[in-house]
Formats: sequence, structure tokens, C-alpha cells
Amino acid sequence: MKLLIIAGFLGSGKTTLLLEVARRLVAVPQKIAIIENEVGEIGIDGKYLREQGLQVQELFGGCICCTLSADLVSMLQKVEDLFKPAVTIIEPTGLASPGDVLTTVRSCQPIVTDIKLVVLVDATRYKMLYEMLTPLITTQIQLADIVVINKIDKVDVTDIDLIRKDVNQLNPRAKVAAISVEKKINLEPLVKNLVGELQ
Ligand SMILES: Nc1nc2c(ncn2[C@@H]2O[C@H](COP(=O)(O)OP(=O)(O)OP(=O)(O)O)[C@@H](O)[C@H]2O)c(=O)[nH]1
Ligand SMILES: [Mg+2]
Repeated sequence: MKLLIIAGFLGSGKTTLLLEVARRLVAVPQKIAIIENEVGEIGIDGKYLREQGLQVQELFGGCICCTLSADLVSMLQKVEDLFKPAVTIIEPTGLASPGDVLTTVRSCQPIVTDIKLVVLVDATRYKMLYEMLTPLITTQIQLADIVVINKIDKVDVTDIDLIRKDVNQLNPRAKVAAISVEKKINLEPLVKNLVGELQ
């Protein structure tokens, strides 16, 4: 299976984007599975996604980058045995260290054949989060294959340019998209690109 990891700080729009990509992959048709990691006990996201008819597995009570990394490995094995999906989409918690998640999923070869890391940046809170959580936010950006600057419907063009400049500096190899998932601004090309790469 190919893996698409949709990471990014709490509330940056991970689940909203995940749903868009999942719907598109299902329509291809492409067999997909979703792994949701929630720190709390109640999987609101998972319940919502299941209502959309998607195959969802949940990991609760800890973070897949640390305490639940072994559980992620056995979950991927289970998903492979039960569904043999072409693509599995993972949403880590907003506090997950993506480097540790990458190390874990890379250890899952040959089940996992390809890994793509998308990192969402919340344009409305970028400055504040960057100042408060520099190591987490910068590592998330540095490891990404694609950085998605989300919620551009709520900020000025000059803000977007500043974030883009930072992102380019932190990770010159990443593709960068500035979008609004909710208002569907620049969403289509990004989803198309992702779906294309996951074929
Ligand atoms: N204005 C605006 N709001 C957005 C956009 N995308 C998502 N949101 C809102 O941001 C909030 C968080 O979105 P989610 O998709 O749940 O974010 P998340 O990263 O999955 O959140 P957690 O899983 O709790 O970390 C929701 O209220 C969304 O409606 C956007 O493009 N613009
Ligand atoms: Mg979410």
C-alpha cells in the first residue's frame, strides 16, 4: 500500500482535507483505508468519517509518534491483511512529531511501498504558533513533501507571501500550495495532484 500522511498542528484542517482526498480516491475507484490517531478517548472524527462510508481505524489514548508507535505498526499489518488498500491515509494528532511517525512507517516495508507527507500550516495562526512552538512547527515543515498553507480565505495576500517565504527557506525541496479547503480555493489542483501521485 501507499501511505499518505496528513499532518499539521491542532485544528489546521487535516480532517477537512483528508475527507476531500478520500472522497476523490474512492471515486477513482481506489481502495482506501484511513487511520485516525486521537489523543482523547472519543473519536469524533472517526465516527464522522465512517458516516461518510469510509473504512476507518482508530488509535486512541496516545500519540503514534511515541507511545503508540508499535500499535501503528500492528494496525498497518491488520489493515493490509483485512482490506489490502491501495492507499492508507494517516492523520496523526496535531502534536505528533512527524519524524518519528516517518521512522515508524518506514519500518513497515514491504507492506508500505511509498510514503507521502503532507503538512498543513494554519495561515491564521502561523505567526503565533511559530513563535510558541518553533521546534515542532519547523520540523513539521522541514520533513514535508508538500506543505499546504490552509485557511487563506482568512488572511491577506501579504501574510500568505510571508509564510510561503518562511516555508521555502525551511524546506526548499517541498511543493507548496496556498489554499482554503473549506472555501475550495486552489483545492482542486492540489487534490488532483495528490490523487495522481497516489495512483
Ligand atoms: N476559515 C477556514 N476554516 C477552515 C478551513 N479548513 C478547515 N477549517 C476549519 O478549521 C477547523 C479545524 O478543521 P479540522 O479539519 O477539524 O482540523 P484538524 O487539523 O483535523 O483538527 P484536529 O484533528 O483537531 O487537530 C474546523 O472548524 C474547520 O471547519 C479553511 O480553509 N478556512
Ligand atoms: Mg482532525
